[in-house]
Amino acid sequence: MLKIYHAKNTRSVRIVWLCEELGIPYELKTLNFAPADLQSEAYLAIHPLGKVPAVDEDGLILNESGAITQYLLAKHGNGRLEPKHGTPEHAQFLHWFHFAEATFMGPLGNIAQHAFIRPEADRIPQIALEGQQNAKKMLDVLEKELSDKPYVCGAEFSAADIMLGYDLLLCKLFGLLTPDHPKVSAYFARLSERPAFQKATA
Ligand SMILES: N[C@@H](CCC(=O)N[C@@H](CS)C(=O)NCC(=O)O)C(=O)O
Repeated sequence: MLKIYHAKNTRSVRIVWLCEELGIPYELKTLNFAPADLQSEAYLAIHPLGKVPAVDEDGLILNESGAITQYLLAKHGNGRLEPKHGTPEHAQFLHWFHFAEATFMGPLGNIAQHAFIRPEADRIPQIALEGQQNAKKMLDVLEKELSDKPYVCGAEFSAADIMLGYDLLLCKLFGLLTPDHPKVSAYFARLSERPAFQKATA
């Protein structure tokens, strides 16, 4: 059975959400988001940097939320939650899927570190401020993209929405989802109504 190493409100939300959407059975290994758990000898054997998520599928250990998502889609998706490979729709899917982690998470990570996670003495307010400014630029891009469609790849919900939905969960927690971005706010509301999202964020 697939084991998911998870901590509340972290990128492991993406993996639990995906498994719930696809009906993949899993065992949740919930960790505290603190060095005592993440940097323990036992967990460093699963993820050498002590980050979440990680999965262990019958001895196959995999890190990186995007890689795990693509692996699970390939193994268990049977074509669900992604457009057909090699099509222009799949190219768009890949763009938004990777935008979520490679581009959008940069400023969100800076906000997380410099407004919330680090001890106050180690925070640099300018980095948090620039993170907010850059995150708003990402939200502007998404606002335009979502002007005429319910999901980022069109009419159908896909795993790109799962990747992005986690970024938007952080935006919500950081107070960045405001009436300045009505389409994005409605999109996040649509995503957060899904039972699989609710299970992953419980
Ligand atoms: N690119 C990685 C990033 C993993 C990551 O940074 N996870 C955060 C939680 S969202 C973490 O575990 N941070 C703990 C730390 O850096 O000590 C992924 O997508 O899985």
